Amino acid sequence: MLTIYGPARSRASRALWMLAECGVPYTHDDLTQYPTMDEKSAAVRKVYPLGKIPFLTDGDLLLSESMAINLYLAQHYGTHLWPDTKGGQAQALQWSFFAVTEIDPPLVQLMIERTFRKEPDRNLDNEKKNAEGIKRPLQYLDDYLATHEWLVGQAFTVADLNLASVFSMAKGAKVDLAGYPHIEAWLGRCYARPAYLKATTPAPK
Ligand SMILES: N[C@@H](CCC(=O)N[C@@H](CS)C(=O)NCC(=O)O)C(=O)O
Repeated sequence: MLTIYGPARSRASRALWMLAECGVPYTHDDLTQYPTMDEKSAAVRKVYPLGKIPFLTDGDLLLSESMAINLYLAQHYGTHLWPDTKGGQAQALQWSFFAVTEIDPPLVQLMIERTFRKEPDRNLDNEKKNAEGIKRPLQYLDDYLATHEWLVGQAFTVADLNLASVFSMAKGAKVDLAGYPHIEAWLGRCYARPAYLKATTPAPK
């Protein structure tokens, strides 16, 4: 049985979207049974000593890192999302690394400065550095998407899912994508997928 650990409003959302795409049975441990952050952290560290979420268990396999989890799920459970050529598979890795090295770090920093930190703790130099730093990868991606409907090949793949899932932080980071119309259009295509809507709609109480 597959089990994904981590609350839905965290990087676990990336894997929850992927699991919905795969359409396989799984359990979700959102750790709400631990009332405090310290208790959550202690419980996570018992299984995954780095103490971060998400992580996935599949039988004896313990897998961390949201991108690696999704690449694994695509290869083993969502093969329609795993490119069928060696080149396409390498590009799926490329875009997943791009997501977590070029887009995730500046979005996290901008979210911290613009949403989480309050005056007078905001670091304007950090905000400026990351607001500038994200422009080059955004322009590169926008130019690429001007001539490509999807990141790899002719259909939605794990590459799209991994990168689009990182962009979910754009709102909290207050990054205006209006100047990047091809990214906006591509995100619209990705977020219109039924599996995305299923994974991001809270279950009725
Ligand atoms: N590179 C990791 C980052 C994981 C990560 O930083 N997760 C956050 C929650 S979204 C966390 O567990 N933070 C707790 C901590 O840093 O102790 C991934 O993509 O899965």
